[in-house]
Amino acid sequence: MGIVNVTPDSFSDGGRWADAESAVAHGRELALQGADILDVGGESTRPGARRPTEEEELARILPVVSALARNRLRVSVDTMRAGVAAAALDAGAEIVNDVSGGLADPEMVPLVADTGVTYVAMHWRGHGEVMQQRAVYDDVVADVRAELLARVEAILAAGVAPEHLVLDPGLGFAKTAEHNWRLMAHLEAFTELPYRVLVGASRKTFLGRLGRTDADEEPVPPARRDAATAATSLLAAQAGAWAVRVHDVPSTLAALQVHEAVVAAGAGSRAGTDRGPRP
Ligand code: PMM
Repeated sequence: MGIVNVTPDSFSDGGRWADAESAVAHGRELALQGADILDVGGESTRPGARRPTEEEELARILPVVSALARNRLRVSVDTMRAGVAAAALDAGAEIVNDVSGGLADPEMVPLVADTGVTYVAMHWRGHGEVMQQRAVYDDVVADVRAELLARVEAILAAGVAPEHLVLDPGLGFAKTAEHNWRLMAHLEAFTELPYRVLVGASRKTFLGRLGRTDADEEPVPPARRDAATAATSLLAAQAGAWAVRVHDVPSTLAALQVHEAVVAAGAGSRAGTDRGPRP
């Protein structure tokens, strides 16, 4: 899943694709590079970001969603608002990616149930201004899983088909770096559930701290976090994730190809060289 942020203020690529024309060109390029889905968003979720109004959000994303969908590209809309999701679906989006898992807007889950589209429900504990204060867990893996499962129950009860549901542990959302690493280390707690899983680690702050032992040291800048992102993509694939949401497609594609080649070779060697127990 390639990221098309049509925002002036996203943490890693804010402003780069803020006008519709450059966002559409960027989306097309990501698709040519190998992205299967383009995730179009008009609200920055970074801590402390000002929320756009619904009108602002619609004005940012709709021209981009319609242009990409007209190009027969598979589009997901990254929004917490049911009104924005509905308009994006009308404009040709096929997937709703809701970082609040239905908690920000009570109309979202009924809309998704009615339309029968794929719904990405992420683990979330509140909007940007409060989320980092809420990064407190007894056991982050067990707590995030339990909170996501509570959302699953509500989402299925509202009529969303289980095969339409995708779960996301929400790296970086009300999570410290240590929480993110623990979730990365235990992705199977999510992939073992009977739902598809999406992982969004791309260029996040915890990757910028790699190799920086001194807390005062400047983090690695976001645009130089793609190799670390690709490594997380490989780990996510290995853990059984359905999709990874990334800014840089070629680096993640290479990592996923490595994964695929190793899986294929592993399957081959079992079939071809199984000559009984090892000495
Ligand atoms: N992260 C961001 C935005 N949307 N959606 C999902 N499903 N999962 C994520 O981890 C996620 C998301 C924030 O990253 P960005 O500002 O670089 O888009």
